[in-house]
Amino acid sequence: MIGPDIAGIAEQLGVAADTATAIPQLAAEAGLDVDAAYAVQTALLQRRLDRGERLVGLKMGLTSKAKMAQVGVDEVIWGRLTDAMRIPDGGTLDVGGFIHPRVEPEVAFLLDRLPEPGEPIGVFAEAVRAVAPALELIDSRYANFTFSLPDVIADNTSAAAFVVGPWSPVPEGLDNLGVLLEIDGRVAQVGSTAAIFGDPRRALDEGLRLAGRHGVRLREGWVFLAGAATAAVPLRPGAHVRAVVEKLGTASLRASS
Ligand code: OOG
Ligand code: MG
Repeated sequence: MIGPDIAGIAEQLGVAADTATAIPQLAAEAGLDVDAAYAVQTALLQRRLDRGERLVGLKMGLTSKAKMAQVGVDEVIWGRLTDAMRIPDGGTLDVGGFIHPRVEPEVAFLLDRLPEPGEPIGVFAEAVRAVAPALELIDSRYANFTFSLPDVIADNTSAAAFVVGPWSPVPEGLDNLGVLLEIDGRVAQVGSTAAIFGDPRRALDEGLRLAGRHGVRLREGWVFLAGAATAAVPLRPGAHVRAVVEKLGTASLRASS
């Protein structure tokens, strides 16, 4: 039996992102299951590496109930971050380069030495050098921001851009820090880091486990996004967006008008 056209699907998703043009969902028709969807994601990453981008981290998705409910998919997913997706803290982003961008507040980890495959997962404090408030910009390449589980995995979990705020040493507790998403100084979403698996540190265990299943090892120096604590909010031209995480500070970006 001939399997799905992994390279062809990656090309379609890559062009959709490059041209900011939505495409219809494709997993059902192409017969993509979760494993094939991660293969598409890897091909999509390769397309970015081929044009000179560098892999700088990993992001988790749908690690909170709020996010699962918003998109109607209830499995934890992971995707890849490259240097071209990173926006400096306080930087400006051209919204014209995206289809229907949304922003969400995140917690980022700066990874230190991680266990070798088969080694027990060490103490979190050893595997993580620093933590920071972060913003993720997601932009599903599918029309109406609607997708199935394999669709969103193939589409690199809607990853589009991210901002990392100032790094701090790992605080005592990370499991119940208040999280705000502000748009133009008004609170748009309120949450707690507890929404991320009860404790965002668990997102790292899940990331190691789930990416490891597909032969992907996390690396020292990588940025790791633990997943949004609240639902995402549409990013309008001209908006000033800030994620505020208790004890960690803020990360912000401005959308060009
Ligand atoms: C999928 C990506 C989810 C998160 O933090 O939960 C994600 C999506 O919502 O389009 O990045
Ligand atoms: Mg996210």
